[in-house]
Amino acid sequence: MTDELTPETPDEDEQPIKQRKNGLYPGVSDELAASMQSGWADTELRDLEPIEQAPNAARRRAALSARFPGERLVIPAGNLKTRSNDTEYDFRASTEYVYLTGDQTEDSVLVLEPRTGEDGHDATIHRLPRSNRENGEFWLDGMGELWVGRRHSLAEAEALLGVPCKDVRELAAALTEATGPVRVVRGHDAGIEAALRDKVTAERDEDLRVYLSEARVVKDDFEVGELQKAVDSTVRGFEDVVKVLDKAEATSERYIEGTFFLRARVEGNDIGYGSICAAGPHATTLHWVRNNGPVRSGDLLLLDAGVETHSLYTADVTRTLPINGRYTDLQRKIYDAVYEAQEAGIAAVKPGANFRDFHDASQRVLAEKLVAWGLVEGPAEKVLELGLQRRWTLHGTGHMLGLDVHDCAAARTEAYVNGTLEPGMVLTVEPGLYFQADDVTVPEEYRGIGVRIEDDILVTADGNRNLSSALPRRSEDVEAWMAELRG
Ligand SMILES: [Mn+2]
Repeated sequence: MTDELTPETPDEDEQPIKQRKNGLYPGVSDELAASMQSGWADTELRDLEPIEQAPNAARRRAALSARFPGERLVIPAGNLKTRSNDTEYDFRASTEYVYLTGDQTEDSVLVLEPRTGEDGHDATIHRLPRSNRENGEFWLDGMGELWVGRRHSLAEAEALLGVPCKDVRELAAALTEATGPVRVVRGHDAGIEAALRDKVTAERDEDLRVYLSEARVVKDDFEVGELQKAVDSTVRGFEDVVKVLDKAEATSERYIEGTFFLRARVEGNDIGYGSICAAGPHATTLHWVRNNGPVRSGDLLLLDAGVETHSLYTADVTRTLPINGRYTDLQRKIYDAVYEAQEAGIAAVKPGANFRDFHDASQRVLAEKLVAWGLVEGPAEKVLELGLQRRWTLHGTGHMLGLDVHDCAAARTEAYVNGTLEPGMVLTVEPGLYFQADDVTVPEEYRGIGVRIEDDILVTADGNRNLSSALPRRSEDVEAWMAELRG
């Protein structure tokens, strides 16, 4: 990357543009300043069509408005976070803002303003306008468009999003002045929260966050379509990985991580979460994202990865693959048990079922296997009652999926974990068995083996649909698929 135009007195140039005096910039001649102010074409985009999800976002805002009548609601997209010095982490807009606008622009804030004397709210998106070319902001400010790229004008953003837009730089002062009840989604924009500090309470703000989590539990058709796209790209990413396993063996798990990331960045926005590329005993570490270990023939590779689409919906898929293309007898025994548990779990996903049912169905199968293998004393009923299988099953069998990989995480227990499945919900079913390398309670040959199989399941009117069924799951199908891809 390049550095900013080097001024003769770099220290003074660090000052924000607004602190500079009347067009006199250190190290910049008046002639250059005058030159940079003019000679630019009008690039305003006209006749823009609204983005595809604009009507969905409008429906979501209407539902939010009905839930909090008479209150000002503030939903920030968030700001850039410094990585070091003058470089920032990749920006990812807040899920709440994306859900309610379809937009992903940093520093933006959606405000629902209660109408006076009538029901409902007026929505406004406060955002950075195009850079001013008269006052030097365009080229002398690090956030100027010359440095960070062209932004949409407020008029363009209005046309795309179907919401009136204003300059966000005036919002904090306006919120400080405003009266009446207000709630803000916390954790995304410290400046906006500071402006509201004396007007909000943690409890009331939490109600807003919980509502926005629960509103996302059932997906609309646009969201289901995006999740399918995310899964389809993820399937291609898994195929990419299988094709380069020999290169990973020659290097490390990083080759797998990089290969999947390439697919995610080319077809989508990003990966939806840090890819878990866990070879050998690393598969027993649930969130193994260091991905710096060796990839060895004869071991298993647990790959848990998902592409996030341009609209920010993510897949969450896991396969556990034999690195050399063939499971050993013991690996197959454990893999097939997890597959059987997953089948039982998927069969329990249907409208009207309790959310916990698929977890219970998978756990029962795994407990029975552990008893049958002599790893824990039966009967399975007692093992389940005491939760003894959890030494090796470790985690819940699934979660909601959407804009966040662990979607709807702020939902109340009664609306999620103790709730009932409905058509339009999308969740993962992902049982696993993990024998830690230092677990001396199991025979030595089990130690260091971890298996998880994870699919993304849509609840339909009459049962479910496996969005990730394009990736094989049965052990012999996995082997055949790998053989075909590796030629
Ligand atoms: Mn998952």
